[in-house]
Amino acid sequence: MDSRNHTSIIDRKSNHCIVALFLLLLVGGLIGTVQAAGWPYEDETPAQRNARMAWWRQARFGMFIHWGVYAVPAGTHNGVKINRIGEWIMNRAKIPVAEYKEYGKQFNPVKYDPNQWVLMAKDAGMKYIVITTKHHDGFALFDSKVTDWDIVDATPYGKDLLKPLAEACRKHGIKLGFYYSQAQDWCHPGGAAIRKPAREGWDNPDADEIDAYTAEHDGHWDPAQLGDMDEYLRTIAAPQVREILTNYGDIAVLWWDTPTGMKTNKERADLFQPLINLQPGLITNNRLGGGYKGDLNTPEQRIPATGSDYDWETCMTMNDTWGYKSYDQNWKSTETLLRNLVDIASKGGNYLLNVGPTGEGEFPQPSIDRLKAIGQWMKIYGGSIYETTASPFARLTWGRCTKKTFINGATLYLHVFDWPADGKLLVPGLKNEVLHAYLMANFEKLETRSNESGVTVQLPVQALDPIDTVVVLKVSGELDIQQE
Ligand code: JFZ
Repeated sequence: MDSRNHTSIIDRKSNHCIVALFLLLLVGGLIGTVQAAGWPYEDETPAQRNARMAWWRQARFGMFIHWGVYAVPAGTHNGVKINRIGEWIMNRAKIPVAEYKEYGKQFNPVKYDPNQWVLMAKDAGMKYIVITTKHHDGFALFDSKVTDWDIVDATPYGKDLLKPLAEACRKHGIKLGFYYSQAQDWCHPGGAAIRKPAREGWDNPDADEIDAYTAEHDGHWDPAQLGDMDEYLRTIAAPQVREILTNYGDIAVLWWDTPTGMKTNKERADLFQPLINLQPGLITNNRLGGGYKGDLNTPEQRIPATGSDYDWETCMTMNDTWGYKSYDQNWKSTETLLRNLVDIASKGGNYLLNVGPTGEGEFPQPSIDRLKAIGQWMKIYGGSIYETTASPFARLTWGRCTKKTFINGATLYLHVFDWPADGKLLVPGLKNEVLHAYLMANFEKLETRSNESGVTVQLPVQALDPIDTVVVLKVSGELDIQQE
């Protein structure tokens, strides 16, 4: 065999090896991108989880924004008010898809000013914003390539609402999160629908007929909603989650909601899990379905009696609705909202406080007023909320406590809601030596006395803040509290 032939055989063999190697790499790469199903953070170590959750735990306070086409009817359909939450108007009034889309033609938020929105959140002391990118009505606040039922194609406004918000968040150092209703979608065929009795939500003349239909059709009230759910998840929901996690820069939170038809269906949930890798460190909640717990529990409109070992975030409205209702004037007081924040922080949780903007793109004035008032308190006392951890006391009759612990001591923030008439504030069971005690707002030094009941702090006659005056105790050594 001449050397030429010999060489060509070697060439051929080495070519085959190169091709085989290339194919091996290609397949390996594909497997890598496809990423085995399951939650990407299932096996992270406690240290990895703590590092990923750190900013969120330190933040303690965020803004929820529920905004969409439902802000146009604003709780009234055909002149009749709906019961309950405004963003559910399509379901509550059993509005047919075509009729509901007429509201889309009136959605023209010309007063939308995302920079102002972000500044109002920041000035209130909020560190992150979670906005509805698509709620149960299936309307996308962003320019989606997989549907025309979105802000660009279905409204006179015609511009992506998320892009300028993402830019404003980046500009002002606020983390951005997206809410996405992954299963319920009352406008795209195959989207799920939680069944609500027709008469419960609206004075529906055809209630009995509608109830019979929704019973037969898994909660749906319009034939236009019927379709294959798996097809819907594959062609609308999963592609849209990819869009919102790809097109808007850094996204810190993905807030799933109502896993209807997928609570125990791991296969359906696994359609979404690989998408989480599109945003490094992405934090998600416990509402995807498929038995996945996500990163945090999400008590809604309530504050748990005690904290828990797993991260949690109470989401809450300022009045009684998430989406704007023109006539819901049942606003919680600033005192209630602030004390909720303190109560939640004292239990080691986060507070996601909601604003429901109008159809024109404005925050309701009562929301603006409350955000401003909260911000005034946070400017002075924010250090008693941010980066704190849960109270070491089982219960305090006069208020709450948050804390920061260090190697050789701790800082206790005593949130005094009820100012003692005699000026004597008992910190029950505290055994540590108090190095310093002072009013957080003006650093006025305070006298303390230790006794068998704990530590008594001598307060001035007047509280500095009628809602919550914070007293700071710097104590030495590891916290030593004798529980009652
Ligand atoms: C869901 C949404 O339906 C609602 O519109 C809003 O977005 C809220 C933050 O989340 O509300 C729920 C979700 C779950 C329950 C009740 C309301 N639940 O499990 O009883």
